[in-house]
Formats: sequence, C-alpha cells, structure tokens
Amino acid sequence: MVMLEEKPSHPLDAYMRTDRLPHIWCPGCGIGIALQQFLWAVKELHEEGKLDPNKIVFATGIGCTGRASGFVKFDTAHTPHGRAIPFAVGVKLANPSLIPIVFSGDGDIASIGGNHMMHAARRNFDMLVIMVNNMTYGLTGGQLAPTTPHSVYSTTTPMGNPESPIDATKVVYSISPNFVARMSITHPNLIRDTVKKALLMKGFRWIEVLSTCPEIFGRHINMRDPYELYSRLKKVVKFKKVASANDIKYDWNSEITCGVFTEKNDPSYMENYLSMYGLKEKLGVLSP
Ligand SMILES: Cc1ncc(C[n+]2csc(CCOP(=O)(O)OP(=O)(O)O)c2C)c(N)n1
Ligand code: SF4
Repeated sequence: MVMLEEKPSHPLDAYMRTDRLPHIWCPGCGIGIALQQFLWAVKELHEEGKLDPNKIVFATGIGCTGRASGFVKFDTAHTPHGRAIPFAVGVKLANPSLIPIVFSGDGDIASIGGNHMMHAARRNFDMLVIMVNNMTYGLTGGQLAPTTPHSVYSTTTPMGNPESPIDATKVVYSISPNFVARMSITHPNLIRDTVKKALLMKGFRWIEVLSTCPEIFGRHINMRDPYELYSRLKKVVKFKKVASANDIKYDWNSEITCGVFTEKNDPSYMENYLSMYGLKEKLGVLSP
C-alpha cells in the first residue's frame, strides 16, 4: 500500500535531480516534452546495454532551455550564453571516452552561438546537439530571435518582424555532418527514436526540436493558450524525405519540414585527429 507521505515515483527519476523539482518552466511549455523524450532515449539505450549514462556530459547555454542542466542527473554544465558547443569540444578533446551532449535554445545555438554551430558541424566534431526551437528568446521576455518567423510580433518588433528567419537545420544540412534531423514536440515518440539513433552514431549529430512557448511567443501572436499554439505548430509540421536543401522549408504559414535529412558514417573529427597525431591506440576508447 502506498503511504501518503511517500513521493510518487516516475520511471525517469533515476535520470533526474528530483530534489531540484519543481522545475521553472511555464505550464504548457514544450521544453519538458523535448527533455522527457531525450531522457527516455537515454534510459532505453542504458537498459539495452548500449549507453553508459555515467559517460554523458550534458552541456547547456543560457535560456529557459538551458535550465535543463540543473534538472538532469548527469555531469552537467550551465555554460555562458552560446558557448555550450565549444565547452563540449573541450570535454571530448580532454577525455575522448566521454559523450558530450548539448541541449539548448535556438537563440543560444543559432544566434550568439551560431559560429560554433557551423564550425562544429564542419569539423564533424563528435557530439550530439539538440536545439530546442521555440522561435523566441523565452527567458529574457520574448525578444526577436533569428528563428522568429517573418512579420510576427515580438517584444522588440511591436509592428511585426521585418526580417526573414534563419533555418538553422538547413544551414547544418548544407555543411553535411553525419546526422541532421528536425523533429517537433507535436510528435514526441519520433524525438525519442531519433535521439536513440543519433546517440549511437559518431561525429556531429544535429537534432532541432520545434517547441512551443505559449507564455511569451504565444502571447505575442495572440495564442496564449498552450493547446492552440500546439495545434498551430502541428498544422505546419510536415514530415518528408528530402533530396536537397531546397526541399527543407521553414515557413510558419505553410510548412516547416521535419524528418531525418542526413544519416551517414563519415570519419569523425576525433577519429581523424587521433589517427593523424600518432594516437591510434586511443581510438578504442572513443564513445559515440
Ligand atoms: C552574453 C549574453 N548575452 C545576452 C544574454 C541574455 N540572454 C539570456 S538567455 C537569452 C536568449 C535565450 O533564448 P533561447 O536560447 O532561444 O532560449 P529560450 O529561453 O527561448 O529557451 C539571452 C539573450 C546573456 N545571458 N549573455
Ligand atoms: S517563457 Fe516560454 S520557453 Fe520559457 S519556460 Fe515559459 S513557456 Fe517555456
């Protein structure tokens, strides 16, 4: 019989710092869905004997998404804004057996950290990056992000956004690292499957997860109701196979293309580095 004072348990508790709960995310925020699916993927691979969570180094930048590093039970780092990717590079260079994972917002990764994003992809550097794209700077109150759709309202564009957004996934796709995918919190199981696949690969692995911020982004576009914003996102998410970058759309009014766009097994940065610098004996310790 469950005693009233007993805390209810959850299957993911082993991967969470439950003493840090409740979390800070607003009701209806999509970040929790993205994080939960990531944790399910880790749990399943752990139980299948394919992944050692003790080797994970979970790095975030600054933002609502970045707060995830405080809640998960891995070695974690809440790095300066935009710098989670170079932090992950340092981790892997210092100890090639570790598994660096970057989990951060679109502002953090595609704006202030955009340079790192491009060059880590170019190097096919060994890490998994999960960019949670809520199309706004959530934590700081809804300023325009580089991912904010054209013409929508934000704190800093009260008459509408005069700019066109960057499609970070299309940029990464054009650089052609080992794995490139875009998922959406409207299809949670697919996030889990995609993370599972990417976690077992080598080189640079990129997963954008489209998310909802009803509190800030939604409020500015008159969709403060979480379900309304969720339904609006679901309407534009289209899963497709793509033949070229031209097939990848990022249009809030018609289509945001989702799917696994690149999946290959090219030599990773660490493989090249260790082989070329006389450290071949260390290749065996490389975790994905
Ligand atoms: C160097 C620096 N510049 C600006 C900020 C202010 N700042 C904190 S979070 C943030 C944007 C967060 O947006 P995003 O990465 O999309 O994350 P979200 O909060 O939407 O999850 C900004 C500009 C900062 N912390 N450090
Ligand atoms: S402000 Fe937006 S992104 Fe941040 S926790 Fe609230 S709903 Fe989520």
